[in-house]
Amino acid sequence: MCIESREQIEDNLERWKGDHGSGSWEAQPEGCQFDPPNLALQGKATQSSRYSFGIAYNAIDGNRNSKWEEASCTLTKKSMSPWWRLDLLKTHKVFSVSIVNQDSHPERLNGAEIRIGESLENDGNNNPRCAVITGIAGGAVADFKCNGTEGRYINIVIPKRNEFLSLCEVEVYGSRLD
Ligand SMILES: [Ca+2]
Repeated sequence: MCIESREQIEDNLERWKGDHGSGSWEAQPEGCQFDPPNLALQGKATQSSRYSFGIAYNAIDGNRNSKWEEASCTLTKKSMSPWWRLDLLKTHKVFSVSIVNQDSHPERLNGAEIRIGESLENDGNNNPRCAVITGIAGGAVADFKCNGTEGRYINIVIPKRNEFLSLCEVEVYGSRLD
């Protein structure tokens, strides 16, 4: 029998070792395919400011294209502590967050933080920190484990630096709390 219920996903997600994009899952019987749902696709995105066509939605458009000129990456103005925020609309347990960095100027993302929680204090940037992004190569994807942290809001913020913030895709894997 193929695994497909949310409860089974939650019980088994940590055993899932494959690439998020491939749909392979070692716990699945032969012949089954399972793509864990990317929760970000059902959310709403906003950010601290916008540069040119780098709208907040570009990080949740389902497209990992990392070339700025192809209009699937976000970009803020160069500003102090720039941030991007995803509203999942309801509280979820978040197991992992995958981020695709822009192919040019990838070092701008160094030191960014992923924060997850229920509060909009300081635009959500005061929520508990899941991970610090030390660096992601240009055009690469990196996965960050958040161990079931509960929250409605997922922020990515570059704290205390005058910087541009660009995200080409943000994918969120977890389960809804009913
Ligand atoms: Ca995108």
